[in-house]
Amino acid sequence: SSLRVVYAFAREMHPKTTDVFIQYGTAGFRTKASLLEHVVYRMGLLAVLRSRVKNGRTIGIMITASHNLEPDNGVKLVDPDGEMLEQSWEEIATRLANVSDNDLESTTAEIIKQVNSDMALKASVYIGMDTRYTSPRLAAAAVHGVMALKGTPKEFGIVTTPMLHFCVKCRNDNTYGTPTEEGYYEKIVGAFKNISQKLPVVGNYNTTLYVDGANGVGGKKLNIIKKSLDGELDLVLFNLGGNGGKLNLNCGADFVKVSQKPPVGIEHVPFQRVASLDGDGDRLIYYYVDDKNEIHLLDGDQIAILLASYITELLKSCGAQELRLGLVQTAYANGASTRYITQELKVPVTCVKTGVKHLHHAALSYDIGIYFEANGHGTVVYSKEAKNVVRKIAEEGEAEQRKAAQLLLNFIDVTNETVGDAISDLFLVESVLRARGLDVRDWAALYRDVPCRQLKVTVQDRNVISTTDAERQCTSPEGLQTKINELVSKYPSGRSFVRASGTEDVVRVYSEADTQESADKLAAEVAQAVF
Ligand code: 16G
Ligand code: ZN
Repeated sequence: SSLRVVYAFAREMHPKTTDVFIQYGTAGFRTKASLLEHVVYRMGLLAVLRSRVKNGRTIGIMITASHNLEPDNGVKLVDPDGEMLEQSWEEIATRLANVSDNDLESTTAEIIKQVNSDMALKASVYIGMDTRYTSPRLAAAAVHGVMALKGTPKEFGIVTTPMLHFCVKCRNDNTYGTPTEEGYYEKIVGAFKNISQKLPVVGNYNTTLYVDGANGVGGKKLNIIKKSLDGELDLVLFNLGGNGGKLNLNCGADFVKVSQKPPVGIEHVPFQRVASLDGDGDRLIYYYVDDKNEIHLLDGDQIAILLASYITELLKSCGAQELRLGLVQTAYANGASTRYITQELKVPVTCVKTGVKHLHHAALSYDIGIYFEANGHGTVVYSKEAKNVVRKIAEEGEAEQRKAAQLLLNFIDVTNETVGDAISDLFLVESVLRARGLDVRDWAALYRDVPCRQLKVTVQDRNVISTTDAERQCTSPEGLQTKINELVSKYPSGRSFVRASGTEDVVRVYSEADTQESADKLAAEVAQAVF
C-alpha cells in the first residue's frame, strides 16, 4: 500500500533515535533540536491527514522554539483559519510522535481511520521556519513527511510564526489577503502607512523607535520593512543576528519581561522607547531606560490597554458603540491593569488559562476581542458583524463618523487577527501613540503596575499541582491553597498563585504586593510552601 512509502522514508531518512517521550504541549513540540527530526517528519504526515479532514484546505507547519535558546527547536501545526491546532488533535500528534519506526505504518493507518481522512483528496501544507541553524534540516523532514502521503508542501523559508499563520489564513480565505510574505507587507505595513498619512505627528510623539530583534527572524523582517517606510517611522534596529549576537541570549521580549533588565546589544538613550521582539516574532514588549539607568516596562497588559482605549474612542467617534468590546487576560496580568480596564475604561475583562489558544477562543466571544498575555503575546479579533458595521459607516456615515470608521478599517488591516504578532502589534502601538501624541512616558503614566515577582521552583513531579478558576486557585496538593491564602493575607494588595508550567519541568510562582520587597518576599514564601 502507499503507506509502505511512509514507513520506508521514515526508516531511511528520519529514524526515531531516542526513547524520550515527547508531548504536544501549549506551543507544540519543543525540545533539543537533535531529538526532533522524526517528530517533524511525522508532523508532516499528520498535517496531510488534517488537510484532508478539512477538505483539502491548507494546514501550516512552523519550525521554531520561539524564545528558547539556540540548541532547542520545535514544531507546531496551524489550522486552516490560522489558529492553533484543534485541541483534540494534540493527543493524536503526541501518539504519532512517540510510536517506534516499526509501528509507524500501522499507527498511521489507525489514525487515518480514527479521524476519517479521505486519502483520495488533495492536501496542502505550508511550511515555515525560524533562523535556527537546525531549522532547515527539520523543515526538510516536514517536506518529506508531507510528500510521503502525497500532499503538496510549499516552503516559505525563514518567516516569523505569525507570517506563516497569516499565509495559511489567506490561502484558505482570499478575502483576508495574499498568501505570501509580500502579501503580508502589503496589507499590514500598507495599512500602517495609510494611517500615518491621515494622522500628522502631534504632541510628544516622536517617530524614532529602537528595536531589539532578539537576533531572530522578527528583526530581519523589520529590516526589510524599514526600507519601504518613508519617514512614517524611523526604525533603529539592534540585535539582528550579526556581530556574534546569539538568538534570545540576554535579549528579546522574554528576557526583558522575566528579568526586568534591558537587553544586551543596544546603545540605550534615556527615555527612548524600545520595542523588544522574541525569537520568532510573535511577542512584543516595549520599555525605556530612564536617566538613572532604570528600566520601565510596557508589557502585554499596557499594550492591551492602549489598544482597547483607542478602539473604544474610534467606536464612539463612528457611532458604533453597540459593538461589544472586551479584553481577555490571564492570571499573570498585573492587578493594576485589570482595575484600570474595568474601572477607568469600563471595558469587561475575561480571565482564562495561560496559552494562546485559550485567550484567542475567549476573545472570539466579543464583537471586538482584545487579548494579551502579560508576556507580550496578543492581538485583536473582529467579528464579521463588527467589520460589516464599520464598513457600512465608512461608506454611508456622516463626515466625521466616516473618517473615524475609515481609520478603524485601516487599524483592522494592520492587525494580524490569526495570532499574536510582534510586527503587527508594533505598528498598532505606533499608530495609537501617533494618533494621541504620546511619548513612552505618557503611555507609562496611564496607570502604575503593582510590584510583582515571578519565580520557578523545581519539584519532583510538577503535575501534583492542579488549579481551577483560570489557574488562580490551586486544588491540589491538599492544603496548599490554604497556606497560600495565609501568606497572601499578611501583605497589603497581596496576590499570589502557583501553576505547573506547560513548557518547562517546573512549577511557576507569581506574586504581587504593595512594594517590590514584599512581592519578592511573598513569592519566596509561596515557593517554599510548594517545595
Ligand atoms: C507558550 C504559550 C504562551 C504561554 C507560555 C507559558 C502559545 C503559542 N504559547 O509559550 O502563550 O504564555 O507557553 O509557558 O500558546 P509556561 O506554561 O511555561 O508558563
Ligand atoms: Zn514566540
